[in-house]
Amino acid sequence: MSLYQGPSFQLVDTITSEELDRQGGFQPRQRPLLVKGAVKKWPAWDKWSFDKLADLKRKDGSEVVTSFQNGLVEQGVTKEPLHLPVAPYLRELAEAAKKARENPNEDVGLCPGKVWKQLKPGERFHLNWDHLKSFTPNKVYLAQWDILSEFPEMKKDFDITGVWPGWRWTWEYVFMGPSNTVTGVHYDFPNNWFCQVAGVKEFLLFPPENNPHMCKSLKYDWGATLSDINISKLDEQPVEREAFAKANGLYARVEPGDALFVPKETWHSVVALEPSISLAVFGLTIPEILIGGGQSEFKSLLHKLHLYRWGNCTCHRMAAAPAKKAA
Ligand SMILES: O=C(O)CCC(=O)C(=O)O
Repeated sequence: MSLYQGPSFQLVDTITSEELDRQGGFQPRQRPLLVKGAVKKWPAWDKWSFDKLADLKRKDGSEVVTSFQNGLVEQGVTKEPLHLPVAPYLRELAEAAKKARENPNEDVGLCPGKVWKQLKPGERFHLNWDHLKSFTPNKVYLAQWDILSEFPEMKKDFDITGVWPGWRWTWEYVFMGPSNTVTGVHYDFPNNWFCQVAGVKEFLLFPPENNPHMCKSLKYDWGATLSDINISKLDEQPVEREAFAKANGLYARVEPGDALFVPKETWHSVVALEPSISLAVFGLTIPEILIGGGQSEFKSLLHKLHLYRWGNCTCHRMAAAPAKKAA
């Protein structure tokens, strides 16, 4: 049993979808918000199952093949992605999800279900970091799949304007994987509605006031700022784990049917407790496109020209990242 307590956490602000509607809908905010049951009202709730998604075929009838993440990408060396057919992977997940439903386990997790149920809003607690030592994360993870540019008609399955009124440019990534996938600590430059269709995920969130403790990394990613903190390897990181322990985080247990608002520049890390289907919807208003979007595209151009953080990124197969901190 580890003596490392790590950061302290509080439960994320939580509201039911019905209560949010009674309050007149979502208002712009800078703190995360978990909306229970938002996704249950959308067509995706019935249409997006592992089995049904496994039946997807390209317009010409051919099977869908895409890139899968091969291990953690946010920290350490990014391995080359694997190009695999989606259908057999999803059929395996359908089987695993069925087993998980038949044998629910409230004893596992960074915050096991039976502990989480006893927590009160505002109460401070610590997580069980030993949980991450009990498995090897992300053997193969269908993460950041740009599914809706391949199947644009499926966009209608998520009534995102129901929780996010007003015009914005949006893009979506799907995350489908078995239990025990880990997405490493990072933040994204746009706001994000993270929609959970199947499975339970543990979401650790650190608002920007935690920046001094989050060990910003030099590794380049198009939309994200990465951290050197590898939550699966804290024992090997004496400097990072000490800094991380000073952070004050928010904990969201994201269950099937929930939508979590993740504000821009909020550090987060995600661990799946069960086989999961999630869709992250990122959005930028016109002023946000002009400020953040322009900056991000400029960095991307410099990166492609080998002038910005070349040799240390999530997008190209590379050597080990230098262990230096960002200024
Ligand atoms: O679900 C995951 O594994 C990661 C999701 C995430 O990092 C995001 O939506 O920004």
